[in-house]
Amino acid sequence: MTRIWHFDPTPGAVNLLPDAVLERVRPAQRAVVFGGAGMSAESGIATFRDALSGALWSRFDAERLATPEAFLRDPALVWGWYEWRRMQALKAQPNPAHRAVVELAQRLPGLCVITQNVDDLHERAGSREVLHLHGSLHQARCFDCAAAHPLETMPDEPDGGRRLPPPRCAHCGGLVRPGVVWFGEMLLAEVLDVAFEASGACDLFLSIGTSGLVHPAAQLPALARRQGATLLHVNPQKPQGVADEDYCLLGPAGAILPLLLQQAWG
Ligand code: BJW
Ligand code: ZN
Repeated sequence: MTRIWHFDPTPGAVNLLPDAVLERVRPAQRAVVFGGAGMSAESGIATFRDALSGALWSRFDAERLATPEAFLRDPALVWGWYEWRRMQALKAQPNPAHRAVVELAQRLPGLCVITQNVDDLHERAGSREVLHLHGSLHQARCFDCAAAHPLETMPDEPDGGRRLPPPRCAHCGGLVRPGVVWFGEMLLAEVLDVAFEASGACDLFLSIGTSGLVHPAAQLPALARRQGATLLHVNPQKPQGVADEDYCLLGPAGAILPLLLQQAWG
């Protein structure tokens, strides 16, 4: 049976992590942190599958905007959504979960940080060499010729966002698109290969704040488990793909990761 532990948010509550978890974390030689939108949730960035209530896009399903077909059908709608999200990301600050990952890398040298997120909050917290499986909000390129297109920092967007026609490529005049990986697109092979290699070779795999729904990213935890790694999930809700031998720490990453550091090494 999956080993499940609940974080108690009551002020003054004593939250002691299971010894079995601490005993598996301390000696790890090759650890992987694999994060999703929940990692940035406490920085105020909506998770991918949250409803964007009140915003222009609240009536759209995010999964239906994150496709090349949606962009070609209505470029201003999709570009406006991404510019609004880029603004949210620029205004956000790293939270205790991002900072804990930096500290974890000091305790566990060789830690490999893999994220599905398109913000840069890990880097701004101080993590280096983060593998961005799904690209970045902060890099745009031409839809047609793939030339990089520099993005300006823009003034604040109105709260609800707006439609915005994408810029044109300086080289070929094509539409500029966000530098993210949409559904139906291939992930960058050089990023994916390193992520698979690290996951297949790790002894500890921390899966943090991801619903585990999107492939091929969702295959990484199973690969690590098959190769004998201990799996630790940190999430307020039990995510997809949890196996009997895994550990689930249920609660916010910004509270649980600092506890893990404190109790494993404090
Ligand atoms: C907290 C918290 C707190 C809240 N603390 N936690 C095999 C099987 C089935 C389907 C496929 C398959 N292989 C490929 C597919 C198709 C598709 C896919 O996976 N579809 C599924 C939806 C079924 N995959 C693809 O198309 C991929 N390409 C590909 O495989 O190419 C080859 C190919 C091509 C054509 C045909 C077949 C194969 C590309 C996937 C790219 C995904 N890109 C996106 C958008 C990026 C840009 C953007 O952001 O707009 O990436 S989709 C979206 O989901 C985004 C995210 O990175 C990704 C993962 O989401 P995540 O991070 O898990 O977020 P949420 O919101 O789902 O969950 C948040 C979690 O946080 C929750 O669990 C909360 O509880 C938790 N949480 N607060 C900790 N405080
Ligand atoms: Zn071009």
